[in-house]
This record gives sequence, structure tokens and C-alpha cells, in this order.
Amino acid sequence: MPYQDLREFIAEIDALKALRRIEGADPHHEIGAITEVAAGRADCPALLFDRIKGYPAGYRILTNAVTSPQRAALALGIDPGMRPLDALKAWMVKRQTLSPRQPVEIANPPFMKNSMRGGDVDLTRFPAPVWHKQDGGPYIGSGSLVVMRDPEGGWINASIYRVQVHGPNKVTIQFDHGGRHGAIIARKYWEGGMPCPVAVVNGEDPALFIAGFEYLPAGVSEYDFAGAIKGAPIEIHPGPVTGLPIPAHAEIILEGRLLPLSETSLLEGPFGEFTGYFAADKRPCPVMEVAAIHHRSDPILLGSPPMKPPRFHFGLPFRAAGIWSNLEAAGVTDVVGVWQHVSQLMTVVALRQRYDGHAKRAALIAAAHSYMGRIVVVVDDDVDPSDLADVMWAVTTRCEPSEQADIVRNAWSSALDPRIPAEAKARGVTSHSKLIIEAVKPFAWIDKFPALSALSHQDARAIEEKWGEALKGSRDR
Ligand SMILES: Cc1cc2nc3c(=O)[nH]c(=O)nc-3n(C[C@H](O)[C@H](O)[C@H](O)COP(=O)(O)O)c2cc1C
Ligand SMILES: [Mn+2]
Repeated sequence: MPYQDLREFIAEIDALKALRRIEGADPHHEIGAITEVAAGRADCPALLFDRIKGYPAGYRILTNAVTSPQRAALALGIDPGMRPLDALKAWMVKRQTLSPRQPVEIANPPFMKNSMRGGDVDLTRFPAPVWHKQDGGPYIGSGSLVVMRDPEGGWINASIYRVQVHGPNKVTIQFDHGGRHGAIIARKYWEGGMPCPVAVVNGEDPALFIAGFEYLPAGVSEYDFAGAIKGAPIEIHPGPVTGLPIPAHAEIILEGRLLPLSETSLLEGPFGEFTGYFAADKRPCPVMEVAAIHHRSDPILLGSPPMKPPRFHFGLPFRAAGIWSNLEAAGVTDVVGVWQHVSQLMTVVALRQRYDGHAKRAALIAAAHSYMGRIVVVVDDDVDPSDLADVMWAVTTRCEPSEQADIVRNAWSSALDPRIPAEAKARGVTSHSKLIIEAVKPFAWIDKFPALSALSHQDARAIEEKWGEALKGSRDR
């Protein structure tokens, strides 16, 4: 695997000319704003902020790390030159055959170069941005790992939950719902009358960042999954305060205890969400007392603020790869692609129809696994699911709404859903309905459907290869 840590990954994206260096930006919603504008540009560059206003030179923040298809592929060890749908398929296949790699311990980890303990702990020394203007405070963790050990099984969970700074030695950790592995583990300690030992790992490498987003089964460590992505074990070292395994080459480590929610809480948020809204209000949230901070010299924070779609944390729709696998595992044949648009709010499945009901079977499975997604579309195999214009062409020419649209009620969403009324949320409602659109030729008369006038994707590619240079023209002429 090419990169060992975030620094080596930065060097790789710099070599691809995908990195911009920005000096003098204000962490008070300017870094977030620059990140959002950059993410909206076609080239979507990664940004390395240095000489951040109010902080020493060398204290840096990296954003938009893996927001392009190219950089997402690079992080996964997949050829970054592939077309996005081919890259996602390569990931889907790789993901199914990964063999977990347990971390290995090393001595003298770089993160122990600088340490503060007890009364010396001071989080304000690190540039934690206020990412969006109306955020409730600065967030050191927008793409950071929260590490805990399950007290029963002993396995390590390391997932991404946002971390707000509330003072020199106090942060909150936000679990979206009680089913998060971190929430389940913390509750086990609390029910045993103990605070939960916890570490927040900032500036982890992108394999860990991706692993921290995956839906893995309880009992499976994200560390083992990240090692599998890299094809080499993650190097760790036990944190001196908690004994928790810490990625040795990560940048800034907080160690401490997560206090029982019934005894201590702070109001967390609001925090701009990936839907493009503030749909969840301030909420009481468990507090972490930070007992120690360790960091590399000139540390780099990996920041990943949620932004209005289509901007998203990852340039390839990883959850679509999961749904693609789910379809295969359920025995649905002939799926040629799965994609998600509008961040993860719309899922598209492309398949070659073999029998009546095939498309709906796929749609129902995809709908079941589409977190917060109100729209699920199935298209034929001549439509590119990653191309929204192609998908909408199929919707407008192959779907008769009175026959090929269905609504599934009380389906999976979240408290972050902006369209669930506040009164309903107050009653605990976090579900919504999903629209299934079969934008496919009706199977009963599939052979009689009007013939295509357009070039097939294959023919268009052949023309590109033969005539593309001529079409590009030359600036010198
Ligand atoms: C950048 C980013 C930020 C996230 N923030 C949160 C968060 O604040 N709270 C949360 O519960 N999940 C958050 N998630 C989603 C979880 O990381 C994800 O669902 C993960 O699979 C949960 O892991 P677990 O199954 O070990 O609980 C975030 C994901 C990403 C990529
Ligand atoms: Mn987990």
C-alpha cells in the first residue's frame, strides 16, 4: 500500500496536482466556507490550510481529502484513473473479499512526540474550526475517529462521531442514535457504574477515515477493516492514560473518559448537516473529560465538514457499494451498477431485466438500505446510474407514474431529516416514506419498446477514442 499516514497521502495527492495550499484563513467559519466553495468546483481540490489565523505556523488542517472520485479511489488502493462507476465496482468486489488485518504494536509512536497531561491540557491550542456560521461552537472532530473498547468482547470500535470543543479539557461526542456501536459500548460502562475510557483520534489516514464510516457488524474492529484496505496492518501504540490502541502515525490524540449521560451532559450543536440544513436542534450530549493530549509536531487535523449536496465526504458513493453487495448477497442477478446522488439521498440501481418483477425486487432491497433516501430509481443496463442526466432521461421516457411508482411508508430516515416536522420528531419519529421509480422498459413488452436513436455508451466511447483528439482541438491554432 502506498501511503502509511495522512502526511504520505497528502504527498500523493500533491503529486496528482489535486492539492491547494491556503494561508491566513480564519478558523471562524472562513475555513469551512473556503472548503465548501472548493468542493463545489468541478476540480474539487483538496485543501491544506497553514498559518491559520490565531495559531502557530505548522498547525494545519486538511479538508476535501477524498471528495473526488480520483482521491477516493487512491485512498482505497484502486487505480485512480478508472471511470467512477468502474472504480466503485472494483471497490465493491474488493470489499467482499477483504481479509481483516489485526493491528500491530510499535514502539516510539510519532503521536507521543508532544504530550500534555492534567492541568496542562489545553484544547484551545489547536485550530478547531467553527465550520458553518451558525454552528453551536468549534468542532475538532468533523472526520475524527472515536475509539472505545467493548467491555464484554474486548474488541475495539473506531468510528466517526462528531466532537465539539466546550473548553480547554471538555468535548462532547455525538451519537446520532442509540444503535451506534460507540453509544452501545458507552452504555455498558455506565450501567456498570463506570465512565467509559475513550480516545479521539484526529488526523488519521484515509483508510481509517473510510473504515470509520462503514457499517461493520458489532464485534468487528474498524482497525482490522482499515488494515485490510491497505493490505498491511495498522500500526498502533497503547495510549498511556486509557491503554486504548492508538494509530501510531495519527496526528492529534485526546485521551480521557466519557461521563455517564445521566450525570453530566452539555448541549451539543447545532452543526450544519450533510443535507444542507440545521434540522436537529441543540441536544444534551455525553461529555468527555480530556485527561491528556498527545500530538505530532506541526500536527495536521483531518477536517470533513458536512456541506450542501452534491458535496460529500467521499468522492465515490461508498454506501452504494454496500447496497450493490446486499443485492448480490440476496441473489438478485444482473445488477450492472449502483450509485447514489444528492450525497446519499437518492439511490439508483441499473440492471439487465431478466424477468417480470426483477426491477421491483432490486428496488425494494435498495430502498430498505437507503439511509435517509426518499427516492430510489431502477434503470435498465443501457443507462449509466452515475450520470444524473442519463438517469433523468430514463425517468422521463420509461416510467409511467400511474404504473411504475410506489411509495413505501415508515421507512428508515433520521432525526437529521429536514422534512420530518418538528412536532413529529418530538414524538420520536425518525422515519419517512420512500418513492420507488421504475424507470425501466416495462418487462411485458420490453422487445417492442422504441429503439434507441442515441449512440450506445460503448459506441460513444469508441468514437471518443478515435476522434476525441480532433474534437478537443488545440489552443495554439
Ligand atoms: C464525516 C462524517 C461524520 C459523521 N458524523 C457522525 C456523528 O456525528 N454521529 C454519528 O452517529 N454518526 C456520524 N457519522 C456516521 C458514522 O460514522 C457511521 O454511520 C458509522 O458506520 C458508525 O459506526 P458504528 O457502526 O461503529 O457505530 C459520520 C460519518 C462521517 C463520514
Ligand atoms: Mn463499529
